[in-house]
Amino acid sequence: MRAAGFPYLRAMEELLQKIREYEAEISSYTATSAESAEAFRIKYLGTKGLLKTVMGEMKTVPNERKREFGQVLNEFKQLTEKKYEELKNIQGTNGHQAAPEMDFSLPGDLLPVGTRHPISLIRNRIVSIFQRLGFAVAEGPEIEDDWHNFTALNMLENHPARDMQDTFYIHQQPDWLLRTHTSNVQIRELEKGHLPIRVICPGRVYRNETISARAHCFFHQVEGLYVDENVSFADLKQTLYFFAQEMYGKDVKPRFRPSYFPFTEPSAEMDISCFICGGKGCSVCKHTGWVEILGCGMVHPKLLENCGIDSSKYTGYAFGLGIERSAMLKYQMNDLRLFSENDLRFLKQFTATY
Ligand code: 2NL
Repeated sequence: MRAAGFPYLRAMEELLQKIREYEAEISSYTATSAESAEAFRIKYLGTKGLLKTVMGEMKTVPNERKREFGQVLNEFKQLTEKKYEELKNIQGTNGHQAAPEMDFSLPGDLLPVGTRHPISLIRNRIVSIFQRLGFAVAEGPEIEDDWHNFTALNMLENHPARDMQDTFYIHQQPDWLLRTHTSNVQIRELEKGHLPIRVICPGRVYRNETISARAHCFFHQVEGLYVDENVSFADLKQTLYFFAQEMYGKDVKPRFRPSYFPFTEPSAEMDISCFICGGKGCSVCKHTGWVEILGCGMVHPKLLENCGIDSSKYTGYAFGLGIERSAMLKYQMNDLRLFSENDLRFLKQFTATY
């Protein structure tokens, strides 16, 4: 018995059968990297490789069959060498060729991409218009104390908005509440005292309202604040007129009506000529030709003093608008509950990505 070779192969037929099996194995061999072509070479063509081993069997073959067996061996050798050449070529020049059946020029599978929520779309539009005018974005807490949400804003003890009916208070901590507007963020900016201040404050706010087509217990606001020396009502009008044109179109005309807010004096509401009918009258402007878009005014001097700012040196303007309201105008909707119901039939209509 020999240690190497094929001690178990006694008959020629068995040897030939084995060679046929090796040939099948070699024919179906696939290489995916430089390493596996080299592995092939070592296994079949190396000094201790299969080809050498099979060749070694020649001496056990009886003379009368040497010619026949030599031919089989020769075919086996050619097949193996040819296969090795193929494998090397598949590797290409950089040695990192992948399996031949992969086609990397095919387009990838398309993944479904979501769309932005309409509230985000409108907020981003509003914010970017004011950013172009030099406003910075500021954000702050949604759970706020009484001072930053009410008292600092000149909304004193008996102000109706402070009522339990209108505001969500935190049971365990009666000084805390869910902010009813984003003015708390502006108060915090004023308290920091880095003047001039020019900020835009987008965010979610909460009010204890019965949910209907026109009201919700939470909604979204953008407020703006500009405080510096010599800020005037004319600055306010021009800035908000620019905003309205950027938001609703160059043709809109502005109109300011006197109003009242405890935190501004004087106060106003801003209308624009209806951007749907151009002022002739339609369902969006309820046949008045005008639509209200925001509230605004000159910052009440009391607020500046509350935050440690000298109101004889500094003046400012402020404004606030509801994002749901702006979105309903823009998209001509009549029910704000759609914004918070996550109905895909509604949401999928908004395909913009910014
Ligand atoms: C509206 C009106 C307004 C403000 C918000 C404000 C904030 C500070 C000082 C002065 Cl810190 N004013 N905010 C001013 C005027 C109007 O909102 O109808 N919003 C939906």
